Amino acid sequence: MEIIKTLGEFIIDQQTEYPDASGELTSLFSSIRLAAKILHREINKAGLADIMGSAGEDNVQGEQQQKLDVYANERFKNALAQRGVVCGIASEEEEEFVTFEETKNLDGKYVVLIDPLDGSSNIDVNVSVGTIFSIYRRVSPLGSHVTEEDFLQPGHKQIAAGYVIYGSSTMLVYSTGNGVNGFTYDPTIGVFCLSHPNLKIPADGNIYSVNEGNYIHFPDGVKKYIKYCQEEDTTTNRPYTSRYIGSLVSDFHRNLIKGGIYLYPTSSRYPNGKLRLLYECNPMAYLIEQAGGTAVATTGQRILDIEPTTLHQRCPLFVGSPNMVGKLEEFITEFG
Ligand code: P6P
Repeated sequence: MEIIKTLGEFIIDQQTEYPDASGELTSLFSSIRLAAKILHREINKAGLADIMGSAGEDNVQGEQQQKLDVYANERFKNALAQRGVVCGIASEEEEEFVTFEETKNLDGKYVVLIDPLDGSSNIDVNVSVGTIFSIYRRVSPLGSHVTEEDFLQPGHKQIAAGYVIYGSSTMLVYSTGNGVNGFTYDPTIGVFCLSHPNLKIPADGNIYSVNEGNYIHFPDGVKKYIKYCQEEDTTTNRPYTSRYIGSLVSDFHRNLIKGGIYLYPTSSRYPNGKLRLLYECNPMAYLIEQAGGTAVATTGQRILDIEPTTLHQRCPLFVGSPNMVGKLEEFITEFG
């Protein structure tokens, strides 16, 4: 008989390992789980409901908001505000951080940074999308007003991070600092089941993920690495395979399981890189390090060590199998 361990059971088992765990993080995760289930439902009928297409407004990035972006942001915001353990959030869809003071969450111990629906431009073409979240303990005193400093913490201070991928199946993958575990949603019984325990990324891989349409604008070291990936050398399993979905969560998840490297370098359009440090790069960097991988913004610049200055700041991201990221760093060191 197959043993099914649900996300809820897993979290409780993890909590019993920490006697001082107060259950607040458990409560926080249950709100993320709830919002993920609701989003699973809406995304899987998006083609049918009238919530397809853009909402017409632009978000802080100047990107046209898909209606599901707006919906996802509201769902996660409401779910996170309900439990009293989160005092505020910062979201890709919100210009400023949002406090939950009106729901008496002043004593909430945590702040959450979130990209509620990353890759949402893929929804209209039925390509998988994701939610990315990052959790910190607040630095301001309990009971006081939330401050921007609560959100501008370096990634190594995260206490948990994860993503939900709404793909051929819906999965929740997260870490609280003791490895990475993946849970697949079974909509017939409405639970996330442990399907990928203790995920580890292969030290090497043969998949590279980058938008090569920007190639001419990449730094020379990145260009040289891409050519390295394309060279014929059977001793190092090259040429590698190019796989780019255009949805960070999807590209990251595939590379986590199969091995590989995802690159979003600087370019003329994005001189600081496109991805946002606080709610895209930091959570993915936390996860990949927990899975034995590496995440850098450039040679020797660990993503998790970057001191944030603004909520929506961008940074380059090179993340994946440690040997592949290391090889890229060699090219950046030599060629810039
Ligand atoms: P480009 C989606 O907009 C996103 O933030 C990531 O999910 C994805 O990896 C990247 O941008 C795609 O960007 O410039 O290649 O379309």
